[in-house]
Amino acid sequence: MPPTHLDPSAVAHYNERGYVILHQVFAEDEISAMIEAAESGSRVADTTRSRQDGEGRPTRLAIWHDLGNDVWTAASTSPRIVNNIRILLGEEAAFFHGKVIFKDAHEGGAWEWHQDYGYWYNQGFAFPRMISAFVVLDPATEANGCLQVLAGSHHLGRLDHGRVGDQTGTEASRVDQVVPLFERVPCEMDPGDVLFFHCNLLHTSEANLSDHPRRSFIICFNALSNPQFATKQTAESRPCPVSADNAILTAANEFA
Ligand SMILES: O=C(O)CCC(=O)C(=O)O
Repeated sequence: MPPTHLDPSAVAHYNERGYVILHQVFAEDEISAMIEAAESGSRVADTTRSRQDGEGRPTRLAIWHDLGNDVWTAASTSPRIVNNIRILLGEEAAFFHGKVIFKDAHEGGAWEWHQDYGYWYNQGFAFPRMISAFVVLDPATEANGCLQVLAGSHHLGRLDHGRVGDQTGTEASRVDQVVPLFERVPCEMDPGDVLFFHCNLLHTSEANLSDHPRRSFIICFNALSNPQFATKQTAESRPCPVSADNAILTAANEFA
């Protein structure tokens, strides 16, 4: 089993490039539990909506801002997630939200270039001290529209964003100017791998025109000391709880 915690060289990689991938953080049975919860659990069923990209292709997205008692909560509070977020933030982390993204085979929509802080600035967060953990549920390949990042682009700071379809995208003329400045990295990953990325990292993904679905679970955190001026979608103001290391399988058995 590879290490499930980031070592100093991985942290240096994150600081320089704005992202870092940790392989095999979750085991096959834990990923199966998440897929089962994505396909038949009530949390996802109750919160899923469809969003269209700029060309009208749909992506199904389930999003929530609270922790509960289920597989998603166990994964969000896993020490393999929360401790790495704390390492990267250099301080205590607070849960912000979780989301399951379904990029269905043949039609799953694209995501425009954006920074997550392009959205979150407008939700009142004072500083870009926020990080996402992208948990891979299906093999993510260039063919099924894996996430692509511009390595080091978090150093640009927050860029202006506007509406594109149902999404928020970075201003197109600025994207054209900055894309050539950075290495563009397609994040091909296997189920159980986790990509940790900075909220100012520019990222995008293409439509999924392949025969294979691409599902993922993204958990977003705020630095506990980062103030949020009141809005509807608030991050928790307490340290994110940390569950036992076997909590995903326990939750799968108890709350399926
Ligand atoms: O999963 C994807 O293709 C893109 C998701 C994304 O960019 C986001 O949630 O900010």
